[in-house]
Amino acid sequence: MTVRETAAAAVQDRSTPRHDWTLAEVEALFELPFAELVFQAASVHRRWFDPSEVQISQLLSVKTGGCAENCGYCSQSQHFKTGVGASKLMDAEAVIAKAAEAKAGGAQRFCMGAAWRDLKDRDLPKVAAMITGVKALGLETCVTLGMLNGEQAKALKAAGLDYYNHNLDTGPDYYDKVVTTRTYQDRLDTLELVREAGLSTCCGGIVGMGETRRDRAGLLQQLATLPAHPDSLPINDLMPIPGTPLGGSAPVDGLEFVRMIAVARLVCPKAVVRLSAGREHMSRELQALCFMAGANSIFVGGKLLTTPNPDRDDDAALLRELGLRPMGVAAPTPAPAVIAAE
Ligand code: SAM
Ligand code: DTB
Ligand code: SF4
Repeated sequence: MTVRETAAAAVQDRSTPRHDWTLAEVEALFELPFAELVFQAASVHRRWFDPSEVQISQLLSVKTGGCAENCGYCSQSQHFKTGVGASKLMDAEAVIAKAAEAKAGGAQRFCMGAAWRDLKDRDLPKVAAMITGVKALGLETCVTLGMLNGEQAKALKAAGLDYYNHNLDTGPDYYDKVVTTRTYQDRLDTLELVREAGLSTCCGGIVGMGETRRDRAGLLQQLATLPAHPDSLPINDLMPIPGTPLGGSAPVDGLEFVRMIAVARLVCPKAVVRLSAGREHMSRELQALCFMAGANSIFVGGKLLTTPNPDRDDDAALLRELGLRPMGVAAPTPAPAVIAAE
């Protein structure tokens, strides 16, 4: 076969979701020549999505700080001195008002995060009221509240929840270098209960915590061998937090970050891959490469949970310049074809 035929065959093979990826296979994708990897990912992206469309989410921290877990990257853990104070769970009305602002600014999904190890039943009615109220605005709903039990997952679904975010964060072999107050299996167990409750899953991880490429491949292999691939797959570039164990981590090379996005697209072809935390320190060109490599979601609004995110107007300008539009919004008149029909 010619190089061109080999590449075309690889893309054809990669378009069908698989759940039997081996670590060696995922590592081999990372090793592809950069342009070949991005080409394959871009081709698979087009098989399942309109590559001009980007899903738009907005975050709100509904309960900040004071968390019992010791995640080494997090500003909100009570184990580290980061300057982020602990606050109480917000009132549902205040959250719904923030969601209405987010909707007016163009968000399609509103993601509410709480700095909890696990959801306590006493907090469930208030969280349920937030979900129901946000859903009533016509927004998709997402929450991330730590570990759940099965009954809680079902109650969140009944309240109108669409997505539950619960990240695996890194590969299984690196996990205990990042957090020791819970296990990888704890995360997998909650994800299973979330799926069983009929919720869509949002599950991904972080790069830039000192992990190797093999650990990154390990994370993606875990995601790609779940009984159902994540519906949303956030790839966060570490926001380094002074005072945390990982606050001094060396930044990840931009091209390596693009590889992570591209491999995520290849192993979970139908997932919406989010270029998540870290855009604040990325150039427009790097973000453009990520979109080319299959990223099709972002967080908007000037703040993530506790750290900055690009200004909404800058993002609007970037999307305009790249010819990207919010998912589900009608396309403008097509541009003339640039490749003549054979
Ligand atoms: N407490 C819940 C939990 O851990 O599942 C929900 C909130 S937690 C902040 C949500 C996710 O944000 C984490 O799993 C992690 O992947 C991501 N995250 C937290 N701090 C981050 C940072 N400094 N940089 C990048 N991603 C981060
Ligand atoms: C996800 O994967 N990233 C978001 C969301 N899910 C909850 C959180 C990013 C947090 C970045 C650090 C901060 O703002 O505190
Ligand atoms: Fe707590 Fe979540 Fe931060 Fe871990 S990532 S310390 S569980 S808020």
